[in-house]
Amino acid sequence: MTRFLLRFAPLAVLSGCFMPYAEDAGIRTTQSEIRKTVVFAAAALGEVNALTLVSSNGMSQIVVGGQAGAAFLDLGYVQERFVRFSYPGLSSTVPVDVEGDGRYGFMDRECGLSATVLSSEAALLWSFPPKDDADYDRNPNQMAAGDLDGDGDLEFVVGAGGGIYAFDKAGSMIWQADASLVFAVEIADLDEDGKLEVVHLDEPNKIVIRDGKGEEIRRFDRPAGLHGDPLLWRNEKGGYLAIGNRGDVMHVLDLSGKEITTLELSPEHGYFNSVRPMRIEGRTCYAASTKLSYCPGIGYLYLFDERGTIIHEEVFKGRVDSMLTFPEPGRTNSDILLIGVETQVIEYRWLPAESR
Ligand SMILES: [Ca+2]
Ligand SMILES: [Ca+2]
Repeated sequence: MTRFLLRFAPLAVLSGCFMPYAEDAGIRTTQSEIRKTVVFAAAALGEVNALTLVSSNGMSQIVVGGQAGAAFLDLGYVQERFVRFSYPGLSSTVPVDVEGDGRYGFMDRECGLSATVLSSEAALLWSFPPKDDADYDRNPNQMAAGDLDGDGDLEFVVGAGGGIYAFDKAGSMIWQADASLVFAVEIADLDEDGKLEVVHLDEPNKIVIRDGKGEEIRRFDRPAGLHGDPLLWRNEKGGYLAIGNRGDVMHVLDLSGKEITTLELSPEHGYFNSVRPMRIEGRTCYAASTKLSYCPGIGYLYLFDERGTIIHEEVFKGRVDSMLTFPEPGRTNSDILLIGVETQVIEYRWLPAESR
């Protein structure tokens, strides 16, 4: 097991929430190669809660999701479409091509009030539990979408208290399986045989892999309390890893449950909120956001390399609740990082030597 330790100099301003935000926010550490740019701001969206890259007709778009709507941008951040939601909106606005026609609707991945699917025009298609269902102890936590049976139509899987549930695209339940408490669920072809698997957490301390019909394939132990965003991480060497945090420690496991890496954060900097791999001139680096549970308004961003060396450290007035990394157009060895903070999208890119 490789163990990276992140060491931070103690910063008094980070240890409490009583300092004015204006003094707290700012870049703590950076490098001259990093260029930070606010690339999009849309107050009409509400706070940015998800950033997703989608593709239709061979064209990529960045979807900026907020509680009040979503903006579709081209890779130059020019807005091509804007969809406004009616109240109460979504807590985690993730685009999904419900009808398979290239028009993206939306699902509430983090299931703020319920597992909700909206059409491309933001009309409610279905939700779970349905509004007239008094069985709110099912309490959905997270949902994912994929074509589980390979017939060309999407299915949705919802993790909840008491079980995991699969639905067709119209919201009819296909199968359900008992589980104690499912905080995270993802759909992926783990063994690359062309059929999708369902991966979810289960208490106590298990990661469970199921086939598309809900039958359990295997389960393995995970470190206690492990959760976070994302659960699955596409390993560029092939296959998938499971990733998650327990307090201020991030764990990376292979899908047999073997621990590959841990990353440890100074406890005074809070706990991991989300993590994304990011290539910088061919090196694998990591972008991580953290939050302090007792400081709901403050967010932290770290960029660090595989040795745990901090490349960039920044404090924001608002939480960093959404991150996206994707290959920089025209470059093969570096990714762009986008983060959502309040109603802004901020880009970080590594400038090649010839353009500095
Ligand atoms: Ca299907
Ligand atoms: Ca498979």
